[in-house]
Amino acid sequence: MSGMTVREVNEAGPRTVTKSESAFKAAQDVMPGGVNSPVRAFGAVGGTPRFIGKGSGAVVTDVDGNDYTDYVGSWGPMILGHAEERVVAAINKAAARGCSFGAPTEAETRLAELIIARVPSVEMVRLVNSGTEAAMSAVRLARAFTGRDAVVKFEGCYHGHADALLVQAGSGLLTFGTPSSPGVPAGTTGDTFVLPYNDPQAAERLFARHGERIAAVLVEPVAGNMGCVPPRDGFLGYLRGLCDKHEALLVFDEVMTGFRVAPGGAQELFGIEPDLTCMGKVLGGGLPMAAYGGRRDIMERVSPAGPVYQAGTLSGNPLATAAGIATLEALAEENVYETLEARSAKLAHGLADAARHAGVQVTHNRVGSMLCTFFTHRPVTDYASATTSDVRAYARFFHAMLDRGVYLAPSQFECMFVSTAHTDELIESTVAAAAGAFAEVARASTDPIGERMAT
Ligand code: KE4
Repeated sequence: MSGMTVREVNEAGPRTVTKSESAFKAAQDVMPGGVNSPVRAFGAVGGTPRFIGKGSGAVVTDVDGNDYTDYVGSWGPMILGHAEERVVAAINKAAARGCSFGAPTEAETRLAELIIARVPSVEMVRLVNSGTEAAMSAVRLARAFTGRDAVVKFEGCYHGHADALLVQAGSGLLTFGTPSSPGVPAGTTGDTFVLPYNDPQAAERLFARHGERIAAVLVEPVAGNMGCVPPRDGFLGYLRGLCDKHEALLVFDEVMTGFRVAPGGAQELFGIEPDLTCMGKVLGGGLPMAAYGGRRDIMERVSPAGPVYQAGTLSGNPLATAAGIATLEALAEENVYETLEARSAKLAHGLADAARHAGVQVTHNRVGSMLCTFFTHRPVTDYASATTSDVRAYARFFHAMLDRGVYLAPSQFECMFVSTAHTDELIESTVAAAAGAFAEVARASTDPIGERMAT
C-alpha cells in the first residue's frame, strides 16, 4: 500500500490470504473462534481475519505479505504508530532490567505523575491491566464511597466485560438492565440502569425516581463503541449537575478518549470534570496498561490506604509502564495534537467527498483522531440511530478497502483511529481507495442506500 500508486490501489483485487486462512484454521482448533477477543474474528463483516505478522508506522503486514494502512491501531493504543522507536527502545531497556518484580518501582510513580499532570480531574491514580479492570474497580469504589448500589450506563457504551456492566437496556427506561451475556446472573445486573446516550431528560427522569440509590453514572464522554458518537452540547454538563444534585459520582470512561482527543482527554476538550476517570489504550502504548483515578478523597479509599479491595499481579508492570511513559512523553512534544487534528480532518473530508461522488449516503462522525463512517443517511446521535446503519453495505466497504490495502475496523460499530504515523500521503491514498470502494458499494446495492433508508 505505501508504495502503490492511486491507479494500482483502485485496480487491486482480492489479496492472497492463504497463510491467514491456514493460520485461522489452526487457531480455531485451540482458541474459541480462533481469536482472543471476539471482534477480531471478522464475524460482523465475514471473510478471513488477517493474521498480522508485523507493523511499522501506520502500516501492518499480514502473514501473506500484504501491506495495509491501519486504522484499527489495536483499537486505539497505537497513537504513535507501530514499532515507534522511542517506545520500543523504552520497552527493550526495561526488559533488560527484568520483566516484573511484584514490588513498587519508581517508574510507576513517574507514570502516575504524568497522568495527574495531564488529566484535569485526577489527583491520585491506581494502575491496572485493562480497561475492564479499570471500569470494574471504579464502579466498586463509587459504590463503597457513596454507600449506594445502583449504577447508570448508556446504551451502546462499552466499559469492558465485568458482569455488572454486561447489560442491555431493560424493558422500560426506568427499569434495571438485563444481562447481555449468558453466565451473568440477573442479580449482578439488577443494580444497573441503562439509558439512551445523549438524552438528558431520560437521565433526569431516572434520577427523579431513583436518585437516592444511584452510586455513579458511568459514561463514555465520546462514545466509541457504537461507532463514534460525540456528546450533544450540554449533555456531559447536565450529567455533572445531576450527579452533584443527587450526590452520585460522575465517572468518565476515557479508556478510548484519554490522551487521544486532547492531552487531558475528553474532560479537557469539553471542560467537564468527573469524580473518577477510567483510562487505558494509549496509556500503555500497546502494552497491557490501564488506570482509574480521580478525587483524592475518593481514591484514598482504595486498599491498602482504605478498605476497598483491588489488586493485580502485573499492575504497574515495568515494561508496560515504560511504554506508557515513552508514549505520553512523545505526545507532549510540540504540535502533536494539531497534526493529528489536521490529518484526521483531511481524512474525514476526503471520505465524505468520496462517498458523495459515488452517490452513497453516509454519516460521518469525528472527534479528533477517532472517527466513524455510518452507512445511514440519518444523523447518528445514539445507539438507536447508529443501528439504522446498513451493516451489509459497511461489510462491502470494509472488504473493498481491504482489497485496496486499507485495514478498517471489522465492524460498523467501531471507530477508525488516526496516528501520528498517518502521513498526508497515506491519507491521500486512503481517500483514493475509498473512492473505488464507495463506487463498489454503490454498484452492489440495487438501489442507492439513501432511497432504501428514506422510508
Ligand atoms: P479492555 O478490557 O478491552 O482493555 O477495555 C475495555 C474498554 C473499556 N472502555 C472503553 C471505552 C473501551 O473502548 C474498551 C474496549 N474497547 C474495545 C473496542 N471497542 C476493545 C476491542 C476488543 O474488545 O477487542
